[in-house]
Amino acid sequence: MTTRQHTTIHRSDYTPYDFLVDSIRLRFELGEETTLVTSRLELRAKGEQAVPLVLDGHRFKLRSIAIDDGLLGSGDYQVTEETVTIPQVPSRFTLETVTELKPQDNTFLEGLYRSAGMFCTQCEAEGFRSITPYPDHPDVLSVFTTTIVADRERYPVLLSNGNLVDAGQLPDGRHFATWHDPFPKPSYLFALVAGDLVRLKERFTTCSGREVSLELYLQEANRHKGEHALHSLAKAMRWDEQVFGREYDLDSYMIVAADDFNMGAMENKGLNIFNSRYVLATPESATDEDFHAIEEVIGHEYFHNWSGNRVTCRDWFQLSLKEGLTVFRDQEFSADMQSRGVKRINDVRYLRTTQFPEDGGPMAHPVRPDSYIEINNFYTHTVYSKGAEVIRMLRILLGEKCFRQGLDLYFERHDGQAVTIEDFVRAMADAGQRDLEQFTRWYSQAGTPQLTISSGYEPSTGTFTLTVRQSCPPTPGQPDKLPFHLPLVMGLLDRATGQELPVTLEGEEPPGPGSRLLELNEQEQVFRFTGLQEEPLPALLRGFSAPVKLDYPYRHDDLVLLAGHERDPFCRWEAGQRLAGEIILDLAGAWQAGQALELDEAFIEAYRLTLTSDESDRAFLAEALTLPSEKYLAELMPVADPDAIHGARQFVVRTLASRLREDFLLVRERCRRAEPYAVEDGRAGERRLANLCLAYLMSLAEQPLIELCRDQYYGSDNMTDSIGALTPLVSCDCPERREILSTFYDCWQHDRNVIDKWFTLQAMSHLPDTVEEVCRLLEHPAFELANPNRFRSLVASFSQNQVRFHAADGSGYRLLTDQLIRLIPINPQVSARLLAPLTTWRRYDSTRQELMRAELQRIQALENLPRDVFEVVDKSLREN
Ligand code: B3K
Ligand code: ZN
Repeated sequence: MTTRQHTTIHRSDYTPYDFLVDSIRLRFELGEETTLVTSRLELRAKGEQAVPLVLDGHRFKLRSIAIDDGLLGSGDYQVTEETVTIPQVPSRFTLETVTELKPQDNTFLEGLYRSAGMFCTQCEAEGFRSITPYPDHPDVLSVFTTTIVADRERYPVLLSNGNLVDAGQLPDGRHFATWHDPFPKPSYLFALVAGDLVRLKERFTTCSGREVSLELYLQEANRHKGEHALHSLAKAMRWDEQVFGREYDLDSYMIVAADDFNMGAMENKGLNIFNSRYVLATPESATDEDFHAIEEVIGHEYFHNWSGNRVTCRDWFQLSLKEGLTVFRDQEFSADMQSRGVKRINDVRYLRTTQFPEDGGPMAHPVRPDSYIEINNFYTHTVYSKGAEVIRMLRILLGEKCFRQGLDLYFERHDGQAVTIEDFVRAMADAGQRDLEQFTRWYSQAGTPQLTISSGYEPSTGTFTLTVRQSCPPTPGQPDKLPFHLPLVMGLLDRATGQELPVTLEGEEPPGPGSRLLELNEQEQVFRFTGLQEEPLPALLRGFSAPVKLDYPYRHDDLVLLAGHERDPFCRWEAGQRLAGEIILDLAGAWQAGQALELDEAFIEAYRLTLTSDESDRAFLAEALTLPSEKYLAELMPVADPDAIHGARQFVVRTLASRLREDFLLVRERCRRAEPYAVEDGRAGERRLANLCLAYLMSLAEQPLIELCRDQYYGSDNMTDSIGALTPLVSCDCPERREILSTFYDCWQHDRNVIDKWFTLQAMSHLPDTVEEVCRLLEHPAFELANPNRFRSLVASFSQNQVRFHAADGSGYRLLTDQLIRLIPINPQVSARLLAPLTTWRRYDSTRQELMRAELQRIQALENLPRDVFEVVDKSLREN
């Protein structure tokens, strides 16, 4: 049983801080054994009445505390596990504290820690309080000046936020640098880096003609891997000027790559710190997908400079204010850099396989949560991805122009402030002159709404009717939901030709063919469309205009028509996915009943037509030919059966491969090019399609195909094609598997990010002995428990391997739990995140439910459970 009580923080309890922090001067003396931090705060009470000064603080040794240079005695202040309180303070004063830290022992990777010989920080959400006592809330803004003192040889580069204002040599081989950030900021945006790093540099001229120095700091060995990241930064900066009118504000923008990092990256003002996997890339070591991900994350952190830094959050409940908006902005950036349709498909797929399960599980919470125990647990798909969908809906409802005016108004009104989601919505409502009251339910009600749509056609009047009902399932603490205000974008197609028809609502003038926005705001609404000679086929939820589940009784031939003719890429893709999904789920039923499986001939033919079509967007074609994932299919089953899903899906893959073997070979051949690989050569779609064909073919496990795969591996000049060959090979029980895995390891052992791929590939194998294989890999000398990337590459990846993680004997669950039990004392934040797959136990059969719960209980029974882990385990075992 847990021995500690953990406090729940409620949104309704928000109170502004009693003091203003006019400035903070920090001095870090970095040492191998001990690091000293001196902080001088200029404080001013906001009110007339004397109140105690309460500072957040933990995990450091408090050496001294002084007010206006007078040292306080131990009776003058109180220290608890979480705070430092001085009961009596003047109305205006200087507070100086000295703390002692041991960054070299900080495995939580929060606050000040060491990674690969370098000192670095991670302060969001509440890491700053482990550096020095401080009002560590996002609405306390102050001007930071930071001096760093360190050994010159070991740490030649000393960085912090803002501009370098002083630097020089000190006795004993030390040196110092002083940085000043003119923009008042909350402590979560503070950053410090000290290390032996090389710098890559580019110049950028902003739209108003200011010169900015873009700087990337890396280890010497990685010098050649930073070009794409730096280039992506310049692209993101230009794009934000052109699309959102946002200009950068400091003279330099620095990015540092760290090997040990809890998440993707961090938007510290002027000094981003990145997980090295989102910075380092060469064509030989990174895939097309990696290059895209780098561009996206670089963009995301840059866009935060306005949506997050210039305008920040009043409290952490408002997190989606910066994260949802910034994800929306990075999605739009990537859409403009790549293929818009394919980007939308990928974002929807991600939402459905990550956020929908969250919304349907024990941790379900609204985009703006009402309470939390540990804020780090709320950096969720709901806050990020669903938050971005909410912004997207606003854009649809207001229209491009008003939406942009609303954003401009928001940035103008609130520049330099810490605000709330209401402030954001108010700016949008004011700019669009719209009542968005009902819309704000998207921020307060959890759960994925369902649209149930039925239709009817009256030939005598040429009227087509859509009846739309909306509902939303109960979620923890929210049994009943009110209707949402949401945009349903739709069109009507001619059933004979697939042509777009005019969408004329009863009583309106015909607007001409095209999309139509229907605004939903009631539990049930009826829309009547007139002037239709024949019954049309509705194309619903174009562009995935709202984050909902759609239930409309499409027939198979409707879906075939939509998949072939619909002009909206999302709807076209969705029709094919739905068709394939229904077929696989039917087969899964047959599999469960022990019946022989047989694949529908019409489906094979439709698939062949798509495969051999002349669709010029090869990336889109690859999406259309990719079957729904096992994870998504599990979402569609009332009781998820991972074995049946895997069996049925693999049967479809193999049948398609054997029946369309020649077509797969031909399409693959057509997509392969003799020219050497180049980043952004416009051929990523072709590579994706070629590798998809290879993956289908490899399901047949025939020797000539294995040879083909082997040849691709040895002949490839880029990581995309190497991984394209290795991925299907690791699920194939053949001697080539071992051979190539070991060649790959030997070739890449010096590159951490590539070795992470090597672990992941094996953790994702379909082979029946994968659990044992992962156990062996845990003993591999390259496995590192305390490095989040490495732990995720093996253990978290394995927990995404649906069929092996959910092994009916519970061995997969046990493996994850055993490793989490080792990780919890080292890194509670990452541990809590990686628990997610166990929390979905209610979705499975009673045997698996029991096994999964038993593992959660095993964790629950640990002594001194950190609050991150406590919260997830406790909520997921609760009876509601
Ligand atoms: N804002 C950071 C995430 C911080 C997570 C803290 N547990 C990165 C981002 O979303 O841009
Ligand atoms: Zn972010």
